[in-house]
Amino acid sequence: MSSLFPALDNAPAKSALHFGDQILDYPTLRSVALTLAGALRDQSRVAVWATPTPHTAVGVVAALLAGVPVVPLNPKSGARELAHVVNDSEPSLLLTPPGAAELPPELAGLPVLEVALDAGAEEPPAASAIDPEQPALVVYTSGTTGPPKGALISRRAVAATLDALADAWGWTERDVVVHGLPLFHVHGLVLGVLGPLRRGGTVRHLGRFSPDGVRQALTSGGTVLFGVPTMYHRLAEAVDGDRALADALAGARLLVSGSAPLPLPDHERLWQATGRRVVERYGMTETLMNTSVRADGPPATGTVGVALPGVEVRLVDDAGRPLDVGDGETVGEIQVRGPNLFSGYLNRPEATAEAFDAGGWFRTGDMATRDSTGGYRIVGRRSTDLIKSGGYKIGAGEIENVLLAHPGVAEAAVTAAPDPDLGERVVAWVVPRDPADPPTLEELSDHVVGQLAAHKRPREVRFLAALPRNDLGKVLKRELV
Ligand code: MCA
Ligand code: AMP
Repeated sequence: MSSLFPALDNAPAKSALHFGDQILDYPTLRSVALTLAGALRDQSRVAVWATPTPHTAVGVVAALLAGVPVVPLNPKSGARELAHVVNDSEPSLLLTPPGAAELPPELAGLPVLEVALDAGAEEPPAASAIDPEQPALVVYTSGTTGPPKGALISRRAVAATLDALADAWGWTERDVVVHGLPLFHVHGLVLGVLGPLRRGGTVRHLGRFSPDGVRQALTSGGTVLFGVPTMYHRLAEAVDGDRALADALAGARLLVSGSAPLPLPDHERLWQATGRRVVERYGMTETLMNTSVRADGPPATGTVGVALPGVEVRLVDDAGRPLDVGDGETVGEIQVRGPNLFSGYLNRPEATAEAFDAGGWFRTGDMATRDSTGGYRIVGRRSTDLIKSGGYKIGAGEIENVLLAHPGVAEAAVTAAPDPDLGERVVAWVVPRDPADPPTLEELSDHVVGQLAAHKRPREVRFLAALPRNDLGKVLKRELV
């Protein structure tokens, strides 16, 4: 069968997917995914309406068994970004759960196939060997300017990253991975769904993240928890005075955080309440996973750990010269190289060339130090135009373009402000067209939510008479923040 999911070959009689009260065991998953794969074989690329349901997992697995690349779509995308993703990726088919709520007009004209979860009578054979360099996924990720770019993630990269994590975390078929992550990004989809299935273990998806859901899942068989720092922050808030939640977290084999920095106070609060240290790992859509604190290594706080097996990680100075340091103090930009890297951006040869022009090393834009044990500590980001809010990467330029289209806005700049829950929140700096009647935060927020996903909306607006600019007219964001 496909080398991505060896466990589907022998299909053990155990649960593979567990979403609420919907459970699919391996034999059923094998049957439904192979049946669907048979129907997908002639497609060039399929979009998946990535609701947090088993249909998304089955649709993605089926497409991968058929050797067809998948474009996961955020079902809460705004009109503008959805139109962009669909026009850019040109899927030949859309997979949805049965009876998906009315689909937005941007998807009109795209043939739709509903994913069924009933095992078929007959299984068509899986496709024969598929080139590991073939794209498995096209995942859209925000850059500093312009619309999101589609990162082409190969089957090789998916396999490499999941196997490296298995080594770092002692991740096996006995693990039941609990999470409530969205399924249209790398964290929830690649690590949180394809990961457990590649190991022959179980995915336990909460549908929607909540501390209650985490407690229940970890006290009924869950062994590993995945989350973004906002989720661990909410757990840290909830665990005070909630013995049952503390016991559930204490009983997990591994608590893993990623997608954004885990603030030390949240780390410490969880440690105090449960005696457990959350393990941090560091990755990116374009690179999948680069480093992690190892489960068999010393417990660590405030570090994203060491390079994963097979991944080369280095720090470079402003001129791109490698910094051969291990002092835990010198800051450089992280560059990475290895089988985990993406293959390029769809339809963006220039952006692709730029990404790899350091001799095959990918420039992450993340600034870090390295200590004498090879452990990395991320201290910031090169660009003020990238915001990480709730673990979502948000490009300032994308929001600025939408704000500028509002009739009440003459000029706009978007920056990040620290936020105890979201890590960073989106702040809009606006020069109103009519200073006597500026648009309200609610108006601007609704305007953005019409075009972009709700997590990109400004949470705060600040009015100015003019934006600070340099001689070339570029906005001086560092002066704003
Ligand atoms: C809010 N909402 C609105 C409006 N405002 N709807 C319409 N109009 C509005 N004006 C809705 C939202 O759609 C949402 O709906 C609800 O209100 C709450 O929105 P929000 O406050 O933004 O979110 P939250 O519920 O507080 O979510 C926090 C969260 C979420 C659960 C932590 O941010 C999250 O799931 N983050 C995960 C991000 C992630 O997976 N990143 C990985 C990227 P509703 O309630 O219906 O949803 S991959 C990556 O980074 C790399 C590879 C890595 O290293 O992992
Ligand atoms: P994305 O493009 O959405 O995949 O986000 C990737 C970015 O998330 C990285 O470039 C980092 O800035 C950030 N990130 C991911 N994991 C961590 C982590 N454990 N600590 C700090 N930042 C992280």
